Amino acid sequence: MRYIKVKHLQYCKIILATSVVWFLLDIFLIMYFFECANPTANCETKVKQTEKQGLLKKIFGFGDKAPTGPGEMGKAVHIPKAEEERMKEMFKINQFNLMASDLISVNRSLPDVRMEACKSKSYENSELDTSVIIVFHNEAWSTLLRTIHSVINRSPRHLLKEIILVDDASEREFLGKPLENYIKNLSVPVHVERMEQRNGLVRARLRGAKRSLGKVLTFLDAHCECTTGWLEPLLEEIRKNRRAVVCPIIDVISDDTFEYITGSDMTWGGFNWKLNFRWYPVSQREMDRRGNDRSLPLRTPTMAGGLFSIHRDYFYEVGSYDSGMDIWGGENLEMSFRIWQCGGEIMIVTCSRVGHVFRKLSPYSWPGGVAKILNTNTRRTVEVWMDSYKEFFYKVNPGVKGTDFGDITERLALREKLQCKPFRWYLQNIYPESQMPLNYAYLGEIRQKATNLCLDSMGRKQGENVGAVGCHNLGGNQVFAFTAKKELQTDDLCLDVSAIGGPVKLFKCHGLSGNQLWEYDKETFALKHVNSKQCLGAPKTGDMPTISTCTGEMSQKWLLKDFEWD
Ligand code: LR7
Ligand code: MN
Repeated sequence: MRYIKVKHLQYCKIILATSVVWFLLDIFLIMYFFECANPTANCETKVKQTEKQGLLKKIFGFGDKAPTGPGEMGKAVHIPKAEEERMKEMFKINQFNLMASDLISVNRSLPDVRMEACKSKSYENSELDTSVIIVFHNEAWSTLLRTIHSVINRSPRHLLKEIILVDDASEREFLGKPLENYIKNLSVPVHVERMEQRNGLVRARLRGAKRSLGKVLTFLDAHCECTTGWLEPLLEEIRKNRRAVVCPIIDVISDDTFEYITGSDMTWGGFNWKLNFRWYPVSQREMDRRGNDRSLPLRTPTMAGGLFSIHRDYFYEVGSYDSGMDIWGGENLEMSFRIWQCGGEIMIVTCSRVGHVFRKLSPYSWPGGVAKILNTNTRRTVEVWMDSYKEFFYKVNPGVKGTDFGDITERLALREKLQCKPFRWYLQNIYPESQMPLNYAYLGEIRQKATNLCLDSMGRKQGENVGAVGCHNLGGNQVFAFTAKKELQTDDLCLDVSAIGGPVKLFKCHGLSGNQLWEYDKETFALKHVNSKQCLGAPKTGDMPTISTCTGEMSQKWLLKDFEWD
């Protein structure tokens, strides 16, 4: 009995001792990580990156995958209630949870999020190396450094030529000398270029490209995290086709908790009637082309713009960027149209995955005003690449027409020199699923003949009722197309009725006629819903158009001026 007790006590001591050691080790690691997230501390000189990797390997048995510490393995970081006020204040600085980001190691571990089929692929891409170009304006220390470290930690050394940072006239102390000191000690050459004044991301990227030495250029936003195996499959596609412009799947790093959330491989890039980049489901056509193998690269009509690789020589051959574009926006669609129309291809390489902090608001200033900048950039794209479809765009966005877009002669000359194909070819061959109708009998407002009431999508979403309010002549939500398929379409939504006398709803256009099939009678001004044989009418009050028995009364008369089949 006594023997057992002594033995028991010994066990307790051993357990206690190991717990203490583990506890101290934990504290050491956590303190170490905290310090690395702090701009003034130079953790790289204290413990060299490689030593640290070795240390972690010894302790935990795997490379950089430390299982403890805030945010490790891509986990969410939750800020305690007591700190909430300070957290909210800090959020405003970058429009993401800076407090959470600062708590996470700049070397944090992430899960291998690739689909199984990707893990066994091998690549021959030793002949291409890449310069990674990261432009930033007032980026946070922890997100910028985590981007850099994730590139270094997860890229085969021989494929990574260098990292080039381009500071677009940031106003933060720590992005000056402290950043320069920090990057001196990294295991990969990292350079900083400084723009003399605020230019925007296009000219900053052009500056980075100019001084790069890699055969491939890889652009990343300044708040990304690359995961295992992200680079090899990108370079592989460029090796196979030097005109391939390749993007990873862009996973989501939560702006709130910094949790790493995997995105879908069934999503590709498109655009709406305002020419904003948008994500949409990959078409069945593209799934078929790949024989339903989701691990094969997918051809995407447009790219988001921030994360992609391109052969350096091809980048210049195909017109790099339109340096007339300011600050932010427009360059992603400009490049997408240009690449496709001029003989290249854009792909999302589904075996490559990089996280990006998606924000709801823009954190920085827009010198000259947001509208002016966005309209200028968009008009430059429209005027150079969209041919007669620019009329479509201006009908939907008449307000944009007043913005001066500068000189585009050089860009038009480029298009001529490269013998690029028309926009219509792009819509027909690359993006037939686009909501920009190839042919239509009418485009404009749908006005009730006797009143000043116009159909209006009210900016509502799929499944909601269409509205009718006073005509405003400003395009936007009051522009409808009567398409060649006889749909009444506004952006990617079509007028849809599923019950006799029922409300008129907005549904994704399916192109299969059914409840979305309409007819217009130019003589009687009636808009007839074919399936129900009922006519569109708007109540005298309220804003809810419905269908009812066709009577020819005034409320069922709609003006579609210049309605004409081609
Ligand atoms: O004046 C500026 N100067 C800069 O250097 C404004 C921005 N920047 C930097 C900025 O610090 C950041 O590193 O440029 C980069 C992109 O700016 P963000 O992060 O504010 O842009 P975003 O992520 O909201 O926007 C997307 O669309 C942009 C259109 O111009 C760019 O193409 C971004 O690179 C692009 N980001 C992505 O594609 C990531 C996925 C987002 C989506 C969809
Ligand atoms: Mn971004």
